[in-house]
Amino acid sequence: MNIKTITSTPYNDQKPGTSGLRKKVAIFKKPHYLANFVQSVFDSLDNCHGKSLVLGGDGRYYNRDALQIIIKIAIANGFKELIIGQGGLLSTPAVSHLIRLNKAYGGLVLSASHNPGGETEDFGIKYNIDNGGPAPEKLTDAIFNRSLEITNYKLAEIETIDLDTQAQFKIEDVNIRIVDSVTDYAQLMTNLFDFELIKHAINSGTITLCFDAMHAITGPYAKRIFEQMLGASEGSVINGIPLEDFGGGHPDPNLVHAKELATLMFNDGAPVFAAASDGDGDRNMILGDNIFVTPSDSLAIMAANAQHIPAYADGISGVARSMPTSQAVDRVAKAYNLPCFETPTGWKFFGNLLDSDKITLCGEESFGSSSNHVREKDGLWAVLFWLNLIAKRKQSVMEIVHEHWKEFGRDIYSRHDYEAVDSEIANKIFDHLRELLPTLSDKIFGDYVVSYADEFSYKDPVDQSISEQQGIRIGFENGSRIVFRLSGTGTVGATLRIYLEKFSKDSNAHQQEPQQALADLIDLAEQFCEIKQRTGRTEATVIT
Ligand code: VG1
Ligand code: CO
Repeated sequence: MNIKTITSTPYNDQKPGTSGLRKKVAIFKKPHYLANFVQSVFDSLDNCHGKSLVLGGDGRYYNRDALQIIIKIAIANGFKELIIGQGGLLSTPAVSHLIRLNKAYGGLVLSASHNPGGETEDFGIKYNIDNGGPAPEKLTDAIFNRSLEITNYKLAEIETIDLDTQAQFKIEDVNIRIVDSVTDYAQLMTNLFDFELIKHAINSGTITLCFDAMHAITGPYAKRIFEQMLGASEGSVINGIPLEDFGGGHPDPNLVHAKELATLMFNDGAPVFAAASDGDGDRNMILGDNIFVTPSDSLAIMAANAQHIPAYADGISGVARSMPTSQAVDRVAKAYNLPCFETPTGWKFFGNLLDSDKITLCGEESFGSSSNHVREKDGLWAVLFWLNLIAKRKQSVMEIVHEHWKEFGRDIYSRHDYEAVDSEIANKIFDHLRELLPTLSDKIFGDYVVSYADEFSYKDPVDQSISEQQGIRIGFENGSRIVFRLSGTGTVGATLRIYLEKFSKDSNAHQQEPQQALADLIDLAEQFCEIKQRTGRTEATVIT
């Protein structure tokens, strides 16, 4: 086979963010843009010769074209086996699983996750290492540095590959496997959960459910698992066909973007359980009849109930949450005497903790949770965890959540996002907050006495690597917190995230509407960062 070397010039904007490189499709389509990045990834790895690579994406616009380019570059760089999801489709957790199952060297996930898709929207690419998890910062930094000096990339001159037929064939001595996207993942789920129990609860009508795949990757997975394997009635999975533009929606499972589902659950005749997932299938939103479970609570409830799930029945080693995630899981860890870690935002920071068995469960406030079964967050795993829990405890979602609050107290929580803020203004806001921090110690704002005000930095307890500037936190003596961060996944300007949290032990206060309960903290947060004066905005773009 002929290998060409294509001359290219570097781009200066290929720095991976919280979860890979995300840009508008038009940028990815610039000459050699994708190829430069992929070659930079391979150049930053020790040695790809003779290794196995997993490839797949969430099916968004450009997925197929990008895959054909990547296949040619991967073969030219010496990979000897490519494992590719049929139709070019693989959810992020399925990629993670396939890497682990096949002991592959790594994988490339093509997705911009919860960002919209389509010709004028976003595309993304992310490299995962041999543990199945996102490349750690050391590697993403090396990839970025390489991308700044790259002068050429290698391309194998081969025909376009048929991605749509399951097959195993060779291109000279390179083994190509086009695999069913769902089977191995579904098999893994049967190893973790009590499928018979869930099936029984569904057959007997104790559990009725609706799953919104948002026209993204989880459609085929959810149909197979919920409808075919667990016997949920046909139509239980809605928006189940993956579309290149996700039907024009934001494939982001929250009350704002999964509105159809939210409306269903807060009206008469709601099923017992509902859930949604995002573009690449790693997020989850959990709903019950007339209740939305915040992701932070969901993580805490899973930690408190792990013993009910076959995979975790023998106990869990510890838990972790990203810094802005509420402290609800910390309370469970304390009560159960479990180690609890606070990491920066992004799944890459959980990898070392999971690999060294310091934790079994972990999660983020941004609708992400998972366990040591893969090294990514896993939307359908969380849904199955809840289904298994409801079937086992024979209680509704509302009963489970309310009992949890009664036992541990409630961390009332919300996130306010200001999207597409002018980057210069956003940076000024952070300069201002950094100047403010030292002046805040012991200050009193109404009911709130500042107990600490700092910028979060994290030292990985396994490899001792340090990650700085991971968000600004202001904690109060009553346990409340305000956190400010800039998003690392947005593609237009800057997105300011304000995370708000207030703890209440008093069960009379547990029924409060979060925005009302948090009103004084929200005012305080806006006063600290001056978002409204500085941007002229009158309200947040998205409140979750
Ligand atoms: C967001 C979330 C973060 C999550 C990341 C990737 O990052 O806040 O918790 O890990 O998205 O999720 P940021 O930097 O925009 O806040 V996904 O589902 O896009 O892979
Ligand atoms: Co995602």
